[in-house]
Amino acid sequence: MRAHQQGVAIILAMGVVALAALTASAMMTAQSIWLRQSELNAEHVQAQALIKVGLDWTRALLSNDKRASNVDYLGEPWALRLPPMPVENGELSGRIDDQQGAFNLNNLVRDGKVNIAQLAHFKSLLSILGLPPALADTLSDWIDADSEPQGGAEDEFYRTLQPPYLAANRPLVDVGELALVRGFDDGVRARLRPFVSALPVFTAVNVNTASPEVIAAVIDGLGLDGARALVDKRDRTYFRDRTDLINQLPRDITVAAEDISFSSDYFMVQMRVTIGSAQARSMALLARPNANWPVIIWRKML
Ligand SMILES: [Ca+2]
Ligand SMILES: [Ca+2]
Repeated sequence: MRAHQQGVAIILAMGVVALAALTASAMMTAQSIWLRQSELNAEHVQAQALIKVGLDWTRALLSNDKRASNVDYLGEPWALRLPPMPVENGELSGRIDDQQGAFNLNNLVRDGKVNIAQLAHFKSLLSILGLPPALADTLSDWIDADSEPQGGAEDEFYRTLQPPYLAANRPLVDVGELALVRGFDDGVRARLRPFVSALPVFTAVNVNTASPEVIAAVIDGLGLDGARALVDKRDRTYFRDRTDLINQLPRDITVAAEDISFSSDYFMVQMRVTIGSAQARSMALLARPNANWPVIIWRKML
């Protein structure tokens, strides 16, 4: 009898221990889900904070660069592509792209009116890229202040779309806006994207950072082959000023002063941060009109 009672007691005790263990493990599971959740949130917050740190770092780099000299070329620290930087529990990477190395689409219109010289430059860029030059007229109508079609499309056309909308009649804020403009389909935009920018003011093309396609578009008569030869020379020795450039151009080529520059004020910064399983990506357009802290014109998380 005593032995039986002992046996029951042992079984009961084992049961209690097993139950306690089960409860504890259930509690731990719940807690670890909660911990994991808050860890994920923490990782996300940390990733966002690092994006800001990275952006501030690029602003410091650009501000120091402006202080160092008034020329911008691809051999400078801001233009170097750094490998991803390890940070605690993840990595940070980023790149800065000179937006004046591209053709500024907003140059097409000045004070609300189409700028004929810039329209010709853009048409020439389009034909170099194998795209229809008439797209330049369509984009000019989209940006210019009036609602009279000048070879392109205005409200009359956009109103017939489903859903209908109106022409912007103001400068582009971002190149992505091209998706709304007649004829700028996915294929056209993909082809154009590396060669164009959308900046808030009229800008010259920086011949120290521009591609041969963009240089050929803004220097009349040079042609793509001439521009490629020029870029080869530039990549060995950058142009300090207009005299440096003119010395490298064929004698019969002239360049309008407002079309080209040797320095830049607008930069696109792309950042990517990974912390644990959280990721954050951002794009920001920076303006650097002087050696002060660059201004963020817009910034978006991707
Ligand atoms: Ca510089
Ligand atoms: Ca218009």
